[in-house]
Amino acid sequence: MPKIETIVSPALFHLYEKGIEHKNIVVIDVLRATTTICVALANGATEIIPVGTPEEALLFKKDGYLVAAERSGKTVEGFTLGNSPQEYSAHVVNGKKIAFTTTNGTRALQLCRGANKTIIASFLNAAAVAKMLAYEEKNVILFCSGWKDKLNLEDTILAGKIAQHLLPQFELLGDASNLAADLYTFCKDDIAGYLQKASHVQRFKSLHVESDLEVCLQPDTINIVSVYKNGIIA
Ligand code: 3SL
Repeated sequence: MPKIETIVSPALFHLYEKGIEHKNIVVIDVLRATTTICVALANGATEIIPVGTPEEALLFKKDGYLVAAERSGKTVEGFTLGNSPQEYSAHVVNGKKIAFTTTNGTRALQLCRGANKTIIASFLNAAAVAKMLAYEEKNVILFCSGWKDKLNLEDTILAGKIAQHLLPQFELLGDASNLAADLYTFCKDDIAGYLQKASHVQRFKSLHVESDLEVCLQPDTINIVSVYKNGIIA
């Protein structure tokens, strides 16, 4: 039976790294990087390149890429695109390639280069992601981007939702997978309400981007599963 492991922080990634070439890794950054990536691709962006720094992103401008950069929740000075999914409408991104850097999400993605397959997950496409994982029947790592190496509630809840989708065909491995699955069960009837205590939701309030929370929690509105391969998400 294939197994599900869960990494609740990028700081723990090294503990799970052995053998990742045989596993599918699901990268999760609900607020907001992987949600924004899903929205941009669903709205017609042709590819997204996650990069480490705003300076690296700017290098892509001369090749016609849109460039986007977020740090600590804010659009980096000099960039018109940040990390709100609401910025990535079809009008803005259809037919475009994007170079993208964020505080946690793009960093987590870059750690996964050696995986069998690296899959981008959000609440918007969670059912489609689970369907692909179930079809492939490979061991899975649910990788939460967290916040600056700390666990966050929203990524752990989505990991739990995907895990619950995969049961009983898959087996939960380790306390982190059980924690995520149980947390999702505990709050699934009112995830937005439960997340009012989340540190990043508090941060959203101080940054006046609360409307992104509702966008990022929409369940299964996108049927596309994007994969990060050879440095490109498409
Ligand atoms: O850390 C990230 O990658 C971002 O998603 C954080 S924020 O939601 O843009 O603040």
